[in-house]
Amino acid sequence: MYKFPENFLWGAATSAPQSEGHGSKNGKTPTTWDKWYELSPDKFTPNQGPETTSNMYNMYKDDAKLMSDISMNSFRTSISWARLLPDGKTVNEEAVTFYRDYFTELLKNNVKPVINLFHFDMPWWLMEKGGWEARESVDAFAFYAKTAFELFGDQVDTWATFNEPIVHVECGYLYGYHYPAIHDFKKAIQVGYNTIMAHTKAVAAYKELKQEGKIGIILNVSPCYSRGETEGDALAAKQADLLNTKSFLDPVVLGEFPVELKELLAANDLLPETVAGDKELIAENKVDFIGLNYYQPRRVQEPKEKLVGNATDPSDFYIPYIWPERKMNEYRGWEIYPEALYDVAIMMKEDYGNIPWFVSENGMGVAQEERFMDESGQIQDDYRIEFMMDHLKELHRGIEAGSNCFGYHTWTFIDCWSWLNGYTNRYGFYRMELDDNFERTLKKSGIWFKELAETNGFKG
Ligand code: BGP
Repeated sequence: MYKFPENFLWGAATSAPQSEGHGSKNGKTPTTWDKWYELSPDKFTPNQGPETTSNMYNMYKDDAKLMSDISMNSFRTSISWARLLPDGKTVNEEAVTFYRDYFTELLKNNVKPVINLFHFDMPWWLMEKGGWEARESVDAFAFYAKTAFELFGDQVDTWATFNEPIVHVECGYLYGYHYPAIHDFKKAIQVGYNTIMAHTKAVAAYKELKQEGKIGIILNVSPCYSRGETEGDALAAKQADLLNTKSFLDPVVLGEFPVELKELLAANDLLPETVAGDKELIAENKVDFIGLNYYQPRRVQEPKEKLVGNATDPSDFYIPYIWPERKMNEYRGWEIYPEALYDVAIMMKEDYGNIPWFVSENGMGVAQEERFMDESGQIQDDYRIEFMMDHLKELHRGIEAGSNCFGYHTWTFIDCWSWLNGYTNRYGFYRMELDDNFERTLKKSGIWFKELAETNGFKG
């Protein structure tokens, strides 16, 4: 029997843009996703834009009940910045009513709301001013965060500032997957830096309000393993870790950037512009907890050609390595490697002062799940149960070794819209039909999860 600590959080995560729907209604202004779909629909799965998603805007009451039906004790979603503050300044009262009622329903169903403020959904009005490239975005975000704390702080005691902030950095400014889809390493670093400052000022605003709650951030973690044949491979892994993991974890948990990261950026003329006082603010506003989204490891090797001093892309430091023994989730193209979760747990214990943390996303997206529907209409997603079990065993091993993990959230509760893949890959405990009723049906994994949550563990 694998038993987990008392009061362990068992739940699932989603985001406002991927679940609410009503993308252009009820006072909400467009985000980069709404606009990008309007301007370049060819970048998306055909006819699958961000307008309706899972329709939780209308169905949250029933959905809160569905959460309680599978004994979820917690649920992460985000607030939509463009819904709450359509012009960045004026509160949309309809949004306040919606979120207050949504959170009330969760609480009534004994589901703790874990509320995040930014999940890739940059308001268009701010993008037009440069988005995270512009320093102005830092104060705009801090104002939004403070507004949200004031409006919902009596209902929500666990806040996150950002979800996977490195994703909007790399996908928007290096790899072309998110708007504005440009390639500029220097801008990418500036965007990352401004994001950290926005996070820091939001944490400062929260602490100033002296509400009785905790604030953290959700980071994606892909532990880095090198091919390991040469010294260059080891260096590649180290630099990949500095750029992708320590760049965010160190300032938010330890209160400063790693010296080696600053040296690496300086040597390549990539240091961002800063403002006097930033360093002190970062040092004074560490987080209370960390959420870590874990899907896949990062395997790297040294690049074939070394560009000394004028890197224009992370691939000048490291390139992917394909481990011959890897096991893949072919639908998503991600390696499945549960052992990394143990390594993550130990990293948090040893390198980050054993700060409280939780697995804030872990999951398996599978295409055409209707293939696995039995006669009663239930999806027999045994592969998902196996995936969770394998990861939970490794997490358990990390907790036994002393890591301070307080919960496990899957991606996701109800099948939802994906930025890059529309509704192709399904992740939910509940299947969602793409019809006018958005019908939800429990999958086998939801039943397994219910027992897991109720017994606070499982038999291996
Ligand atoms: C995480 C994001 C989620 C979600 C998930 C699944 O990185 O935080 O928003 O989308 O990945 O990924 P995908 O939708 O690309 O399959």
